[in-house]
Amino acid sequence: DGDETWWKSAVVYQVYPRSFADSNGDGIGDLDGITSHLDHLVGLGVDVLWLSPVYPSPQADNGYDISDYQDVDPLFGDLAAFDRLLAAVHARGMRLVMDLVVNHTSDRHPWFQESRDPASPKRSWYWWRPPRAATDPGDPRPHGTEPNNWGSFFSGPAWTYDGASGEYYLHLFAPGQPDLNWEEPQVRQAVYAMMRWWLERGVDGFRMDVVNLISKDPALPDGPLRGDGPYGDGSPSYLCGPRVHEYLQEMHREVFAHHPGRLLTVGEMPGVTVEQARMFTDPARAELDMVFQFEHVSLDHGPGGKFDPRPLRLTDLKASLARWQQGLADTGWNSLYWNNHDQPRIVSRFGDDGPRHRARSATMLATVLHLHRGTPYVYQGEELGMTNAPFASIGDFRDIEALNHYAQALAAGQDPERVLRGLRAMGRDNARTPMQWDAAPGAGFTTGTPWIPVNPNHTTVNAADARRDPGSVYHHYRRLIALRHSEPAVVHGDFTPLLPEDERVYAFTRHHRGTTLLVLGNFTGEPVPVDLPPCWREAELVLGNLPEPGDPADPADLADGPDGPDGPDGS
Ligand code: TEU
Ligand code: CA
Repeated sequence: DGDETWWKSAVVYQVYPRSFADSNGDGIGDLDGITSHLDHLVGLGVDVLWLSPVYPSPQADNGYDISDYQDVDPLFGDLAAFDRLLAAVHARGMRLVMDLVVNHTSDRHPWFQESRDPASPKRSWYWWRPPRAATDPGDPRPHGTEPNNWGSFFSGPAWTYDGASGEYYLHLFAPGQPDLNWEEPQVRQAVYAMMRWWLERGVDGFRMDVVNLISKDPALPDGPLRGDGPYGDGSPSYLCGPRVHEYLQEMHREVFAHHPGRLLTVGEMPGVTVEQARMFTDPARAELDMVFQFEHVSLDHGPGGKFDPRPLRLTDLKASLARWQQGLADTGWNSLYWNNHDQPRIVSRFGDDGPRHRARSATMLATVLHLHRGTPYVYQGEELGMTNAPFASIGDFRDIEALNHYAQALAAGQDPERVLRGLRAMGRDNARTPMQWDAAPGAGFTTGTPWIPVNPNHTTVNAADARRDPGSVYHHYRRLIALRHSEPAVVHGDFTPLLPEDERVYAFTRHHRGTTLLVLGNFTGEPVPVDLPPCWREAELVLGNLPEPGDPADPADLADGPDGPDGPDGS
């Protein structure tokens, strides 16, 4: 591989600006805050910073509702502050990837405001439809005259009525996030022009929000009813819809092709299959470099959906990730992630965040993820082993998804305590509590009142302490990233799953030229014997998270757990 695929050996660090670092004491993270903490990223050794949205926005969904694609929200700073951040990133040899949210805009975007007038040339830029006659008196939907029966991702119908024209508009997410109509060529050209503008400003690529939803079947047919709720599932009409590959190939021609070998492009794709992902990331098709798939972060969703979680079965996790490894082995490329701003914290979710096991569990999970084949993504605070937050009541939550779900579930007669349990385990706010820089009252995030409370465990889980402790989660992440940069087998090695039936140990090998790496992760709180073929007895330990033999360590610690990778050459 030449420079063309530099992102195969890169590690990406995601910053959620609202929660990263507040420079002016208003309780909200901002661009100058990020710029002043870049050496944290340098210390970790990451190559790319992915910046969640900082564009002007009413903040109905924390910036994933954009009202101006070519500016910065005053909450976060201004374009000059953005340029300073970009220059500082580049000066440290890193790249910056923007979040691109073009399945929908904010309802405050001038495009949408214009489109509310049926005579406007922008009417066709969104999905406007007349009410449907309420033929079925038994229809349980609020009005029963929505153009179809789709529910939105954030509870309630996917349609909102606009009295100005007497029509409904489509929004797969909140009413403040109307879906753009990509069938309209002018929409596509406007998006491409905006993307070129950012690339000319110097950014190095895009993380593309729900980009496999941009093509819809224009017939917008009713979907099959979901569970026992009133809404239909529209996803057959918009998940990897009829023209999605055509649109991404057009985007590649119009935008990416002008910057060969420079960019990283990653499409966020709920519900994407391995077969679809292979097409999206096949270099010969010229679409995207990689996608974020959702299979492994759905394995603990229960029959009632994400807020009805069930315990993870390790064998399911191994089978799922192995299928993605094998499916994209020869064509395409994987992204690797446990966390982002939409997912609960991994050490609380698939690991053990209790005081005895938290650090070992977090480093074990990191090891397993980072030594798969693909490009790893680290979400802010993951490198500290940050945990889910102790939300006491619904008043502690901020996220529109959580608040809407709570209201809808209570209206449907569910037990409030049960609903809260689901939100505590799976709510997105778990990822959005402030970055824990130090043990000060505002966790070093802010001198003011944070927009969402800091996790009380910041007194012990924080960057300042972690940097001083060579055995910390932070230093383990640093060593994993360094290993990716120095050991070609981590980047290029093929993948062989081991022990697929074992519910306790995650095991695989990576092989490249003369080197084989063995990766072992103990997902339990006890020592687990593993029967290794004799050839591994002489293996060199490349990286581990247990005290090495001979280390002056508490023998009780040895029983704690998770193993790191071994690496022999040949076998
Ligand atoms: O998320 C898309 C998505 O499908 C889910 O992860 C979503 O966050 C939700 O949890 C469904 O239950 C992207 C962004 O990452 C997310 O923050 C936005 O809210 C969403 O798109 C809309 O822009
Ligand atoms: Ca601020």
